[in-house]
Amino acid sequence: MSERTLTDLATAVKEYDGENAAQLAQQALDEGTEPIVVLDALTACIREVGDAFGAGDLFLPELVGAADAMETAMPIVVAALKAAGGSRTSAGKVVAGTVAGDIHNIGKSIFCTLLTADGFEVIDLGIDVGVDKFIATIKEEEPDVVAMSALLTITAQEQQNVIAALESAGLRDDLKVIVGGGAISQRFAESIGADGYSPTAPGGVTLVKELLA
Ligand code: B12
Repeated sequence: MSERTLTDLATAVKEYDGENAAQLAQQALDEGTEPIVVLDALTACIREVGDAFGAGDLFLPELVGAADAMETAMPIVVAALKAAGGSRTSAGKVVAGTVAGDIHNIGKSIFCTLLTADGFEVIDLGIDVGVDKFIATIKEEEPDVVAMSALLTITAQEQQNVIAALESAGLRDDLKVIVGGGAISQRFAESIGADGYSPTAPGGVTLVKELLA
């Protein structure tokens, strides 16, 4: 495995060069780097960019450019993670999405990718998912777990709205609800009646396994 390729990958993301980032992600995999290590390199990079943005050293278009470059490389890493997971029988079904008003995709996608790699059937509803969409999909798919992500303080409350709608629809007792994302804490998760919270995507996978054990 080549550290140099991972460094070049991070540089490509920071230079908003999605095409190069995708090529370098593939190159890292071809060199034998574990898919999870490539994913970690991408995650560390977007966090670094986010910190620079938070400190006022970068502007929003630069953040958007880096996030776009990361998302261009992600499908290659996702495919490798899925391939590493093989074709096991489903460990359970999970419906996941980022809540209404929130377009942050990266953390939720990583969580879904790791679940898929671990043998779960995952229905990823994407971003800006309204209460009605969650409820309709849960009725149709009958998942074991619904997982919600929120990165904005103002959208965190949407998770409670989904839980309330599940209760009104008589669906709450039949499934586990877990929450995550930068705007969420253990205390908040407990206050809205979620069954579990994890600050990280790998921790979320462990949580799902524990809840379904
Ligand atoms: C990238 C980014 C964006 C990108 C998103 C691109 C995309 N395709 O996702 C863009 C540029 C579009 C964006 C827009 C905005 N953003 Co923004 N963004 C970020 C940034 C820098 C990184 C987020 C990220 O992807 N992190 C990397 C991933 C891997 O981390 P993560 O999402 O937290 O996920 C991890 C865990 O939380 C967990 N997890 C996540 N979801 C789930 C779900 C479950 C079930 C589980 C178990 C775990 C889990 O697993 C992941 C890995 O272990 C953060 C700052 C930061 N440091 O987090 C700001 C941040 C979240 N954004 C912020 C803001 C304010 C905005 C904007 C309003 C614009 C602005 N003024 O900056 C808009 C909002 C648009 C909207 N309506 O949603 C604020 C939120 C503040 C707040 N508390 O409300 C932050 C914190 C920046 C800041 N310091 O101000 N953003």
